[in-house]
Amino acid sequence: MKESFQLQDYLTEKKQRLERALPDYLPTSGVPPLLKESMEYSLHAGGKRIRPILIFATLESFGKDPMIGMPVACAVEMIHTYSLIHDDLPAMDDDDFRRGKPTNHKQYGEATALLAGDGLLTEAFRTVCGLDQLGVESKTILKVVRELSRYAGPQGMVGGQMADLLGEGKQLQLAELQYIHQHKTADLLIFCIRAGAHLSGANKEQLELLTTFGRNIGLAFQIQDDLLDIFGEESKLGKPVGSDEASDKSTYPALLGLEETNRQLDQLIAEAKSALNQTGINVEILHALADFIVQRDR
Ligand code: GRG
Repeated sequence: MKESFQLQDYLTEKKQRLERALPDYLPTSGVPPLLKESMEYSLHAGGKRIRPILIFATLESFGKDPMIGMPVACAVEMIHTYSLIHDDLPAMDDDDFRRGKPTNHKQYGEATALLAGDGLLTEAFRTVCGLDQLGVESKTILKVVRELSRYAGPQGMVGGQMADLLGEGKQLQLAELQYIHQHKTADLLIFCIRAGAHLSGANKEQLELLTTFGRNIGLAFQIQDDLLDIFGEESKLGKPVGSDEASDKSTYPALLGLEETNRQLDQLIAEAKSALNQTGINVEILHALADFIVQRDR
C-alpha cells in the first residue's frame, strides 16, 4: 500500500515538472498561430507522460540528476504526441476523441492536424539538442539523436505502425503480432531507457540489459492496453471477451485467451526485472514502474 502511494507521488511530481518545462522547448515566434495552437492543443492535453518518466527514472537509478534528461523527455513527448495525432486521422484509426478531448483533426481539420504532427516531429530533434546547454558532451548528444531516429522512425515506431496497417483484417501469427508490438509500442520506451542510460554513462552490458528490460515492459504495456480495450468495450457494450466482435482485431487476448495472456504478462515483467537486477544499478523505481505498467488503468 505504502509503496504504491510513493510511486503515485513520484509519477505526479515528474509529470508536473515535465509539463512545466514543455512550453520552454517550443518556438516562441515565427510559427503561424493556428499551427502553434494546434501543436499545443495536443501536446498540453495531458496523458500519463510515462515515456519522459522512464528517462528520469533511469537517470535516477544510476544516481544522476534526473533533470539532465529534460530536453530528451520533452522531445520524446513531442514525438509520442505527433504519433497519436497522425494515428487518430481518418486515414488511420479515424478516432474522434483522445485524452478526453476531440482529436486534433476534429478540432482543427485534417490538413492542420497533419502539419501539427509534422511540426512536433521536427521540433523534437531541435529539442534534443538542448542537451548541450546542460553540459552534455556532443558525442553523447549525437548518440541520443541517432537512436531517437532509429527507434521512432521507419526501423522503429513508424515501421511498426506500417506493419500494423498491413496486418489489419488478417489473422496474425503470434510472431507477427510481437513484431508489431515491439516496434509500434516498445521501441519508443526502449529509446527512453537507453537515452537515460547514455546520459548516465552506462557501459555496453548495462545498455543491453536495459534494452531487454525496455522491450519486455514495452510488450507488457501494449498487452495491458489491449486488455484495457477489451474490458472497456466489455463494460460499455456488455460484450463477452472472446466474442466475434471482441476478437475481430489481432491482439494477445484474441489470439491466446485471457488466462494465457495474463501468464505472458507476468512472464514479461519477471524477465524485465531479472535483466534489470543484473545491471548493478538501483532498481527500486524501475521495478515499481514495471509493476505500474501492468497494473494501471487508463
Ligand atoms: C502514426 C507513426 C505513427 C505511429 C502511431 C502511438 C501509435 C503509433 C499509435 C497509437 C495507437 C496505439 C494503441 C499505440 C500503442 C502505443 C500506445 C499504447 C499508445 C498510447 O500511449 P499512452 O497510453 O498514452 O502512453 P497517453 O495518452 O497516456 O500519453
